Formats: sequence, structure tokens, C-alpha cells
Amino acid sequence: NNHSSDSRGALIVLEGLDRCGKTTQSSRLLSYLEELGHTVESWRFPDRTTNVGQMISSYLANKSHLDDHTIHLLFSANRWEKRSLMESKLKSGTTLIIDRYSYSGVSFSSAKGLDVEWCKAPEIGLLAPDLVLYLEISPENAAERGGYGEERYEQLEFQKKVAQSYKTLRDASWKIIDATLPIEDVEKQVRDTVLNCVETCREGKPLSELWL
Ligand code: Z5A
Repeated sequence: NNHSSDSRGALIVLEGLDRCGKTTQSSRLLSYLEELGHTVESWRFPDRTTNVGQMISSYLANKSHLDDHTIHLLFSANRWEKRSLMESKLKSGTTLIIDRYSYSGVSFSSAKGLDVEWCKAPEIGLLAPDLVLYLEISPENAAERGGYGEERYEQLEFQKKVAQSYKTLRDASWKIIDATLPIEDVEKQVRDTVLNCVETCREGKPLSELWL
């Protein structure tokens, strides 16, 4: 592998319903790319370690109540506080694998009934992913995996609405992955797509901003 120092990393996002396997696939993808000699980091949103992230975490755990618009803007702010670090990492050649991003932000809030365009507005200007891996699974199927926990949003009826909202956000950067297959088979679909994307970014595909 010939990684020249001026080539950039790829911004890869994993999206999908609760329990679709994002965490599982993120960590497998991280190891795989590391073994191939790439510089790579795995991130997740919400990033619960920041002050904003702690407010989000308390909301998700049902320990605090926030107006729907307010929590939407906090999720967005949580991405904005990582934007400059994200850009410098990518430009210095680090590939980022990100578990949830703006698509979660818009899908979950619009599933509550907020206007989609209003939901997208605060995301404008964040970095656009080079690849969105959507791990597709039916809400019923996802619910069977170890059951839902205690967090807000982990309810079948709500997850059905989220699945519908996600559908309206699909664009050219999306790759739909069948997440109902065994873990190794999902991983194989992910690997092929990702290698292709990493190569395109290395060859000089420019970074862009949401929404495309
Ligand atoms: N949210 C929002 O509203 N707005 C925003 O802007 C953002 C998020 C960023 C917290 O997210 C909530 O915040 C989330 C969206 C909202 N609410 N919901 N729902 P989070 O990231 O903290 O939590 P999560 O993404 O929902 O969760 P998760 O539980 O970590 O799920 P996962 O990562 O997709 O799945 P997993 O942990 O890899 O796998 C789940 C189980 O299935 C586990 O037992 C695995 O061993 C098993 N598994 C995995 N793959 C397979 C296959 N292929 N076959 C069979 N079993 C499998």
C-alpha cells in the first residue's frame, strides 16, 4: 500500500435502526482497515463525553425532559463541536468510521412530527459523508435481537416511523446493506464497498458539505 501523505481519509457513516448491528460492524471494519495499514478511527454520535453530549445522554435515559426542537438542536450542536477535528483528521489522511450522523438526526426528529426541512437546516455545512452504509433490517426483526432497552425511542411503533423517514433521505452516497444476514456476511458486503470508497478518496475526491 502506497499511502502518500497528502491523500485524505474517507468519511464513512453507518446508519440504521436500533439493533441493526452498527456497533458490531464499526469495530470489525476498524480492525480490518487497521490490518491493511490504513490510519483509521471509529467515532459515534451522540458523543456523550462533551457537555452537550451529557445533556443528550440524560434525555435519552429519560432522566430529563426537553422540547423536541431543543433536543434536535443539541444533537446537531454535538456534531458541530466535532466538525473542525473531523476535517483536520480527514485532511491528514485518517479515515473515520462514524456510528450515526445527520441522517439519524433528521430521521428521529422528523419521525416525531417535526418538519423535515427544518430538521435538515442546522446540519447544513457539516461534512458530507463519502459513504453511508445503511444497515437495513425491519423494525420487527431488530426488536427480536436481545430486545429493546430502557432508552427513549426503543419502541417498535416509533422505530417503524424512523425507518420511513430514513427512506426519504437516501442519496447517491448511500449503500443499502442487508443487515439480516449473519454477521460475517454483512461484514463482507461492508468491506467491498468501503475499500472502493477509501481508494476514491485517496485518489483526490474532494471533501464536500451537507446536504448534497
Ligand atoms: N439519535 C437521534 O435522535 N438524533 C441524532 O442526531 C443521533 C442519534 C446521532 C442513541 O443512539 C439514540 O439517539 C438512538 C438514535 C438517537 N436511538 N435509538 N434507537 P446510540 O448510538 O447510543 O444507540 P443505538 O445506535 O440505537 O444502538 P445500539 O444498541 O448500539 O445498536 P447497534 O449498534 O445498531 O447494534 P449492535 O450493538 O451492533 O447489535 C445489536 C445486537 O444484535 C447485539 O446483540 C449483536 O450481537 C446482535 N447482532 C449484530 N449483528 C447481527 C447479525 N448480523 N445477526 C444477528 N445478530 C446481530
